[in-house]
Amino acid sequence: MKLNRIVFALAVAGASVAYAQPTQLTQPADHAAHHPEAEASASQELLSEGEVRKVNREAGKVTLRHGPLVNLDMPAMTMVFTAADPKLLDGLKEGDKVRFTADRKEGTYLVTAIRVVQ
Ligand SMILES: [Cu+2]
Repeated sequence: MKLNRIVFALAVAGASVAYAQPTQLTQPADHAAHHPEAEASASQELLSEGEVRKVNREAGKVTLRHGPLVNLDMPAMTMVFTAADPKLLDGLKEGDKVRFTADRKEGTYLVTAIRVVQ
């Protein structure tokens, strides 16, 4: 009699553990929150696509035809960006397809990272 109750209790405990595991696996958002290093590397990804229309090295500016800039809530267009660091313009030339990250600081649109893609 007493043994039967213990076996029953163990069976219930085992069942609830088995039930809890798949529930955790179906929550990827929670899972990502446990890995802040993964989030950091995602923010270093170059967010936007564009094509170089003009490079003005003296002024430290580049004209890009860009796709939608999700982080700046901007639709696709051609516009002038200021390079956050003039070195970002090294090696860029008209017609290059690029991936880049844009930011806005005190009313100026900045390119904070840019990379030529094939
Ligand atoms: Cu724009």
